[in-house]
Amino acid sequence: MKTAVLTDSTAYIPDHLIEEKNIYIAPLSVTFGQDTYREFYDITTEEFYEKVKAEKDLPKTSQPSVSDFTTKYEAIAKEHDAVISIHLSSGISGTYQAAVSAGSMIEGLDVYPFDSEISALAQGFYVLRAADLAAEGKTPDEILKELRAMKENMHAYFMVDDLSHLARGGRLTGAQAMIGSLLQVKPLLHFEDKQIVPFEKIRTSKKAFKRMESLLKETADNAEKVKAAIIHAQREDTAKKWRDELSEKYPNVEFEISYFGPVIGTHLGEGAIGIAWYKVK
Ligand code: MYR
Repeated sequence: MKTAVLTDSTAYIPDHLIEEKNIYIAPLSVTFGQDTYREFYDITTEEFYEKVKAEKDLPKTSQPSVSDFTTKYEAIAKEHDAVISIHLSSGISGTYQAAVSAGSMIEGLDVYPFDSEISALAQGFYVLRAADLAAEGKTPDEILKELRAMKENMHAYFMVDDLSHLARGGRLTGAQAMIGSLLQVKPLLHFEDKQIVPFEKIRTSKKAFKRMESLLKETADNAEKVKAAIIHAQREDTAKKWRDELSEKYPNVEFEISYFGPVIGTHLGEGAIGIAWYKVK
């Protein structure tokens, strides 16, 4: 059985790994006024953040349609028997549901949708692992079993510079009433039951970095090997400096630097930064 791995563009997997590991990508899109750009194909992350500054219209995002998925699956079916289709949290986007619908209609390909319940490179970690397992010849059931086990060990926390982006896009669950009070602080955010919720109210960004570090430490102190990603929206220098500090303190943690691209950047705004990690062993 030959199994492919498909994800959506919000996993922000580095291009060289997409190629090396034969990962298929279904793009989400951003729209400024009348102009729609497919992430990964039509607009770079740099171009996106420049455009946000230049345009009067704030961008909107959209998921791939069911027929976008059908087209991708048909192409995959030419050379594969099955596909693991890994997507951003179904609590913040209809992408996973579109994959499920397309998967139930397609013939000649077994589609295994997987709701990552998260996004960005944390989602990407599942994708990279699934691609390695598929290359080793593991069956879809074996791959899914491992992905579910990974979920038990996945953590992600992030903060934004300006909560109004998340509030405007309606992706900050149950917090509408709290927005006023949250605006005074730097809330640390995370995913709970597939949705974004405030984790803790923190007064300063310095304290938020420290708190994220203490959460990482809890895992690092009890693990042999941890994989982590520092994920940022146009804060590369801060991300690298933080990575260097953390790498020195936690030698058993392997760090990547990643980014919030156009779609996730629309909802978080420039200046957002976070960290995701999971215990490998
Ligand atoms: C759509 O239009 O379907 C896409 C909606 C995307 C919402 C993104 C909300 C922010 C996600 C933050 C992820 C942080 C992961 C560490």
